[in-house]
Amino acid sequence: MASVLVLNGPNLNLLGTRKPEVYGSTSLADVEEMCRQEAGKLGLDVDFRQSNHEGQLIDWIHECGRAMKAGDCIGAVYNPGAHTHTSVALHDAIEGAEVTVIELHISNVHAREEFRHHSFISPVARGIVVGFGVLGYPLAIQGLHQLTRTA
Ligand code: CA2
Repeated sequence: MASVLVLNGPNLNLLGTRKPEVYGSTSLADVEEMCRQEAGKLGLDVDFRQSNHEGQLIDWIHECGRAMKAGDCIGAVYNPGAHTHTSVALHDAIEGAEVTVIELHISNVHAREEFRHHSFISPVARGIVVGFGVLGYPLAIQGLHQLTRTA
């Protein structure tokens, strides 16, 4: 069974513990379960990961690129957290590993502080899901599936 990588960047392990007015009250473990439910309906496995470390995330993106080339993975749904606004290295990793990425943000970053308006990830993302709360995760999985399905 092919899989979808769901990748979460820094501080997303705090989801559901603080700032419910911005990010809601669902935990990251609950989000993982939502992703499993959605992917299951589409006949996909979920590889759900979170890290606070840029290098680790880069390594996982490279791994995803290899899995895509082997036909084992359809791509990644990626919430890069604050790396969105800072990381040329993650931009380069996605481009270099040729990973099909759906960039996802729980909040509407464009309605927030100006420093959240620019994304280094968007130019190398295939699609973007912004501002749907954690519901964006299953939406992004569905979108990635639709964009990459061959039959
Ligand atoms: O809206 C999103 O999903 C973000 O990617 C979340 C990032 C933020 O830096 C981006 O601008 C937008 C922050 C993730 C941290 O999440 C927390 C959750 C609960 C409590 C504290 C942080």
